[in-house]
Amino acid sequence: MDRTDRTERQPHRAARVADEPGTAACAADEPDRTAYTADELIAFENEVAAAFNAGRIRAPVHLYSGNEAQMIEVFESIGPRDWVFCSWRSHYQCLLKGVPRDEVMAEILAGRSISLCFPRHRIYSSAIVGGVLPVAVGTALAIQRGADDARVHCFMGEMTAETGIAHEAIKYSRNHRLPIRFIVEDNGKSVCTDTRQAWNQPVLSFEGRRDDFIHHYRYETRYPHAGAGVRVQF
Ligand SMILES: Cc1ncc(C[n+]2csc(CCOP(=O)(O)OP(=O)(O)O)c2C)c(N)n1
Ligand SMILES: [Mg+2]
Repeated sequence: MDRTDRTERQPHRAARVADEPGTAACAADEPDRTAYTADELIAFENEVAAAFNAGRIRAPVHLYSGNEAQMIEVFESIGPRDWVFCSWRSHYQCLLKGVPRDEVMAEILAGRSISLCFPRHRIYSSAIVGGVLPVAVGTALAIQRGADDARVHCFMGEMTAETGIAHEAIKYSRNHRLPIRFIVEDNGKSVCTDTRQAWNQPVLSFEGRRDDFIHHYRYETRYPHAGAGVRVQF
């Protein structure tokens, strides 16, 4: 088994052994598997939902819905050599970044949905709120110093975007002109809490922003924060 095989099966270990930005083995030269329609993305989440509700996944899953068009648009400007960082909710990003559908599904069924990492495809996730932000900024800084032309795309929910760590990461990136874009995915909720009510702020900090560093979009999901509607005891 070569190192690539091992790292693909052990995502947490893989995150530690990945090479420097710009030099890591990457799937850029493989056939393009990134073209998904909205219906295909929805069908993927439906399949995960059915498996979860049937008790076949013994760990949390966080599903997307209602943001397929926005996600496909965001990925139009993400290249195979770019780096993508995500939260606990990352199935669509993994598919659109080019990780084969079967591989993504296998990791989810194995209970790793909340922290999907595929180093060869340059996509990393963490279920810690704000956890990937400094890593994404550091990756962008390394790219800038190495004069690579890859970019970093860092996804986060709208509550994460209101935290101190997000404000610092965005301020640093902007001021240093780092090759990074933050995508704020606004479903209005932090688990069950209304984000705007929580901050007593009808217009969120990055709401409506579309510039080189921020891409904010709103969506309405039909899934609960976690799971797919059936209480499953692990
Ligand atoms: C450091 C930390 N604190 C709390 C949690 C629990 N938690 C998980 S998701 C979440 C809400 C995040 O909301 P948002 O950023 O809007 O993302 P969404 O799930 O809506 O996409 C919280 C508080 C966590 N995972 N990590
Ligand atoms: Mg949210």
